Amino acid sequence: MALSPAELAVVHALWRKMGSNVGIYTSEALERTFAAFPSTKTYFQHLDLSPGSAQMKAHGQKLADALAQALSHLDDLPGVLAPLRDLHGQQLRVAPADFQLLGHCLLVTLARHYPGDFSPAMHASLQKFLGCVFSALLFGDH
Ligand code: HNI
Repeated sequence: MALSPAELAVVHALWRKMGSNVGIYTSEALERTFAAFPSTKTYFQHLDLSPGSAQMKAHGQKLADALAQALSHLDDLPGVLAPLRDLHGQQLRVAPADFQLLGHCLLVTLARHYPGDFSPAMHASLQKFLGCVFSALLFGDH
């Protein structure tokens, strides 16, 4: 289900506001995911998952870059995310529920940093954006 122009506008506005800090928030969201839902750590046993570690920061930045790429290619998410779909689906076998947990933690993290921006409309729009990304990553559609 595509985002409406209004939904797209609020997501873009928040992304602009975050500027170069998106990687900080995605790293924090990963930390929160691992702390609140430790079973999600099982995929990352080869990485140093201590909060603030270089590997956590690097992974958070990769996540941020992928989301930025998705945001600028919403018309072709399955195409843009195809390599990541193979990685997460076929190689890593990430469970759909774990995408939901990460998405939830990302929303909580953003709400904590931008309480004044986090209106119900922002919440719903971000949730929809992440839903489109997850769908493309999991099923190759949106
Ligand atoms: Ni995910 C690697 C993007 C959700 C587990 N992941 C990546 C990379 C990107 C990425 C980009 C780096 C690929 C590369 O180096 O070529 N991951 C995303 C996005 C989402 C997502 C955009 C959803 C919004 N990943 C998840 C979830 C899990 C997950 C929910 C498991 C809980 N990802 C991984 C693992 C790796 C990974 C594991 C490999 C890490 C490594 O460095 O070995």
